[in-house]
Amino acid sequence: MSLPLCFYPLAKMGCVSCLFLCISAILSIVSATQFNVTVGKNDMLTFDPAILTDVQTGDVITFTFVSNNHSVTQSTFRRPCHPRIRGANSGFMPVDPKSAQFPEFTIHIDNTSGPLWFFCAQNGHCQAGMVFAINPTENTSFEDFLASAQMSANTTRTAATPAQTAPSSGAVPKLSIKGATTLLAVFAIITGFAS
Ligand SMILES: [Cu+2]
Repeated sequence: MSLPLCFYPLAKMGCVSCLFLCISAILSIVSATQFNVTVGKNDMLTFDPAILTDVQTGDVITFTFVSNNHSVTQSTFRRPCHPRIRGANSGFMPVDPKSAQFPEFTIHIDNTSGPLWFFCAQNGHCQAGMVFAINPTENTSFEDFLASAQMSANTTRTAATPAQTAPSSGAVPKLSIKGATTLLAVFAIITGFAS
């Protein structure tokens, strides 16, 4: 924690209004809330809690991954199961069942001008309802976000896969693409020799 800038002139001049400003500035830093979210509790495909409200700029959210191999990946309200470009992304967090230690991922909230949306990028988990929201509103509600995620099960599942960087969900399509590329390359060499 760094002290607010007001602290330094205060230390020299000691004015009363400076003092109050400084105290309130320090309090605003100290009062940053720490939220904890458990990912995969009881082997379920859930974020617990799935919704955080009244999250303020400066707050911190720590995700603890307790089972399976999940991620917390930022998306958008319109496309719940697609990673947002330059969004927050934990990547996949595999949990060793033999270990007592759980992997954690922390997000520092620096913008609460609108709701923030997240999902688990593991294949099918988003469509199974593994989504998470910060400060949802009446117009962009968690219920609508969840319904939209569940509806994307049959339509965007394959489209979502190439955009995901983690290996487990993209492994099959990526392999098949690689296989096709290799075949094409071999074919090109063979025709090169033949002509
Ligand atoms: Cu998951």
